[in-house]
Amino acid sequence: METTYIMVKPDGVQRGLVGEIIGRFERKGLRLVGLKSLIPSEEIARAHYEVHKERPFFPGLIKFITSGPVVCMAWSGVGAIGVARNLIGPTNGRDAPPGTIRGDFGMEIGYNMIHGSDAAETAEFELGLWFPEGTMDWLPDRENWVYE
Ligand code: IDP
Ligand code: MG
Repeated sequence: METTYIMVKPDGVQRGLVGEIIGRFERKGLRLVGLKSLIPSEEIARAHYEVHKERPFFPGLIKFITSGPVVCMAWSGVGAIGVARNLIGPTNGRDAPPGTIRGDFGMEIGYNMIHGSDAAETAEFELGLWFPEGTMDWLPDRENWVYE
């Protein structure tokens, strides 16, 4: 079992895509173990995107991510990090295949609606950053029909 950090970014919230995005994760069979909405502080945004701090797009990215509400989520499942990245699709919506979230709804690399952890170490770091209070430990009954 893995847990991954997923976040609907301000463009996804502004466009009213929160329900659509959550529905895709639910229908896939992932388990929701954390959910909240907030307007990120500059401090948390900078920490989250620390690896990109030298990139030319960094200042714009921080301005964008702190511009309004995001939806912070933790989703669990077998291989959840990779499963979520596959649901999300490549960074630029113009290159992302149909059927992925970015492929179905995105036209810009900067407005790609959703974040998903890219590896076990980043998931651990991001979950600790956005969910310092921890996540829920529970098993939905339906899980007996998701995994054999
Ligand atoms: P990812 O979200 O698919 O993991 P990363 O390369 O880790 O993509 O970049 C993090 C985020 O930074 C992207 O999701 C996007 O919002 C933003 N970003 C990346 N490259 C660019 C760019 O060239 N212009 C503007 N924003 C960018
Ligand atoms: Mg990334």
